[in-house]
Amino acid sequence: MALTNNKAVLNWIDEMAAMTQPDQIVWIDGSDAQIEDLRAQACATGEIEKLNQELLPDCYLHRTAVNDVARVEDRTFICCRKQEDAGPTNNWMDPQEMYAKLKKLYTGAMKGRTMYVIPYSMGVVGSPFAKYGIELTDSIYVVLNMCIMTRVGTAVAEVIGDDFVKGLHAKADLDPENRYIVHFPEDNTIMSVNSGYGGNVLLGKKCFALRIASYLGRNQGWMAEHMLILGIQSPAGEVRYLAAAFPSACGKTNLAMLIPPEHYRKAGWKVWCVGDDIAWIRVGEDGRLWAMNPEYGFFGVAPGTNEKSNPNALHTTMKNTIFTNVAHNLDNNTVWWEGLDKNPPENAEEWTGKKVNGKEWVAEGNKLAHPNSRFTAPAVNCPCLSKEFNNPNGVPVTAMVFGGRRAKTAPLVFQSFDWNHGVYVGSAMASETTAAAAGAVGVVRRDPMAMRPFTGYNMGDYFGHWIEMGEKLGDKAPKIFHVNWFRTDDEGHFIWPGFGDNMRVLMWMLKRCKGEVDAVETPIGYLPNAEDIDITGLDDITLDTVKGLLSVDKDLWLEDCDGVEALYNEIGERVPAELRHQLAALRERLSK
Ligand code: OXD
Ligand code: MN
Repeated sequence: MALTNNKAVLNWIDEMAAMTQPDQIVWIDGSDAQIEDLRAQACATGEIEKLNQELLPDCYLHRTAVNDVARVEDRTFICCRKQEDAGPTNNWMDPQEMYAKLKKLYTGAMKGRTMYVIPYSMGVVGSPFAKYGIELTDSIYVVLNMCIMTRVGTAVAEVIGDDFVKGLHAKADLDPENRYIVHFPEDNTIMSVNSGYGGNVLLGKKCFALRIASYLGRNQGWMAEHMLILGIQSPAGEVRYLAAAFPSACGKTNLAMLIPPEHYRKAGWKVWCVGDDIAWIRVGEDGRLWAMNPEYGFFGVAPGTNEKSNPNALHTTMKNTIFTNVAHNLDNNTVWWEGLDKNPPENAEEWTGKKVNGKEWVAEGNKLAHPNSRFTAPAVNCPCLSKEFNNPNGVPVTAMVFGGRRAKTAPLVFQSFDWNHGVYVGSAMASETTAAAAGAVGVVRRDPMAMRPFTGYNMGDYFGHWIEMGEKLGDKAPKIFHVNWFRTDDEGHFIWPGFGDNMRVLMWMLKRCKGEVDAVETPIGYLPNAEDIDITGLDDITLDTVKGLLSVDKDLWLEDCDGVEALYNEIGERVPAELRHQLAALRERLSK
């Protein structure tokens, strides 16, 4: 039975059902009973497997098709009327042409299947920050994931209006040649076909909360960013919030859930996670920036997660979690991934489902779990979840942080001179490829604000939107910093310990925000005096190590300016003059 009388919703569902021709339509009310029933159905068909219910209550394992294990940027499109509005960093096709192409792929795609109707909310239902969507899908896996990642069901259906985001997903035959993840920002519409992998099919996440929302945010004067949000609580109980953007594989989830070094814990400092991936940010009534996490769960990368690197994430996955493409330990019906511990199970199935034969693993890269294997876990499981997680107003942002993976160029931390210089720093964000990934090592990929694959409109306009937000904020703008946890020594070893010790760097930022510590003015921004980075209890780090981590090689920076210029030239004329001016000023300061 339909959960709403809203004509716009019902007409659209009728239209999509007429095209995809499902045998039946089922509305998702979000109740425990319905979820349990769907889990049982998916177990019966082998779509998911029930794991050891004593060790991992309400946890399940799912395997995607082997050719369907990651987001597909080359098959992701922004279809707006004018190509220049999508800009050169997005794939584009004329909307009418794309609708016609997709219609062929969707026609009859749900024959013999069930279409599930998922009313969902990004953000607390009823809050002024929240936005609503409906995802239609023929995958129970998608339904179960959406119920973890977003707020789903009757309460959403009751408040949904005419401006909901329409999402249609059909697995079809998972044909990679006909896989499309398409956004029509001008129509509030997302269409995904021929994939079953999370990032392509959980339409609330990257598709809505970043690509469509970034477009809406620009038109409506707010921001959708690829940022974690965390709160640092002082012993006196005061909490300050930071929002931070990092490209993939730079430890966003780890930073969002960090455990403070022992001496901070003993003194009463605490860190709270508000979000690990996406922040929706607006100017509040007080004129400051306020951020909220529109999601309801974590879709985290499993490999590398362990008791040491991120105990909070590991504990988050111990109940009500769906694991995708990890290895299956058949001895105790649990899961395993590289980096969980040093004991890969021998009586096990690889992520592909193939039985392990001794130590001979056949999956690509000789990995038992896929490198992009995932856990989908409810945020409420997280031991360090902020009590503001469900605050409809979000949290006030004291500082914004950009970061990348740079072996030599970027220092451990620096502060931008002001908001516009900070926007420049974000636009210049980059990461170097690692040996862990296929292809050349050390190649710099420019990933402005970590939004390159997620901006639903022209990147030059996106930079312009950041500049405009700064104009609105004036002196209430948060301070902007840049960090790099990944400086290496001559043997290629990381110098900075990272993980919980990153708190030491966050503490310097907070002191800067409060005006409690001086800094050195350099051509690239304000750098800490080395003595001001707290290294108490760090055996391998001396004052000289910190000095090294804070060193800036002007030649490398000038080379990096060329990289930024190339990016700006690629984006073209919509790059704001202010950013070109920032680049020129940086070059001049470096050349002096
Ligand atoms: C993610 C990503 O899955 O950024 O969060 O790719
Ligand atoms: Mn992400």
